[in-house]
Amino acid sequence: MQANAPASSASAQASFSLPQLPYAANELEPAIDAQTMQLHHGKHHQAYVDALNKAVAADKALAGQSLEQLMSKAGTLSDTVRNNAGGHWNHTFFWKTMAPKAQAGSPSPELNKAITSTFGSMDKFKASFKEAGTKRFGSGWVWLIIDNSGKLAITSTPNQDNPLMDVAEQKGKPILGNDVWEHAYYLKYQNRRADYLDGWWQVVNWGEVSRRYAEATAKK
Ligand code: MN3
Repeated sequence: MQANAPASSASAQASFSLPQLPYAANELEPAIDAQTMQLHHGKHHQAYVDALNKAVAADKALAGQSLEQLMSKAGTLSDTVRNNAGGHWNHTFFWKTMAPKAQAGSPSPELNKAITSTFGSMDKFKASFKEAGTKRFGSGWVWLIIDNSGKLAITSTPNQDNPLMDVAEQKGKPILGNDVWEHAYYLKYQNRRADYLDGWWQVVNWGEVSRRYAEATAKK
């Protein structure tokens, strides 16, 4: 990308941008309402991108670093860079984790088998994921990851941290994640985070989650 860009565009190369939503804002209804999607993507995610670009532009040591590079050394970053780099990575991942209900699909046989053998059943997995999401105090995320031993695990992170970060309590590669910040659900669900977590399964893009599972577990 930008391999032939002139040297004078170095600062432009370092900048991050808001990805397009892969569906219209109203296409996740009724699980997630259009206004929530518009604000969440166009205002909240945009604000993380803008703040990250501003912070990176002000610190030469961060120039040209990818989001993944920033995640891997989050513990060395300022709170501003850590929170906004995490916010940008998490939301970019989150939009692709969802799809309109009609296109949401189902888990691949391999992923279904791994979920069943790890958690007992798909329902038990969903119950544990919901529990982790409801227990996250304040703002944060709940994740399904491939941990460093290659096993599926549910974990949760505060604020805009994620399991790719060196500071994460439980590290791994996320294949599924849900945003439990109030901004993700308050307009429709108000204080009922548990109802949001239940409704959200209708729009999980199992095709994409299964693709990530296959990628994360592929023999190197
Ligand atoms: Mn959010």
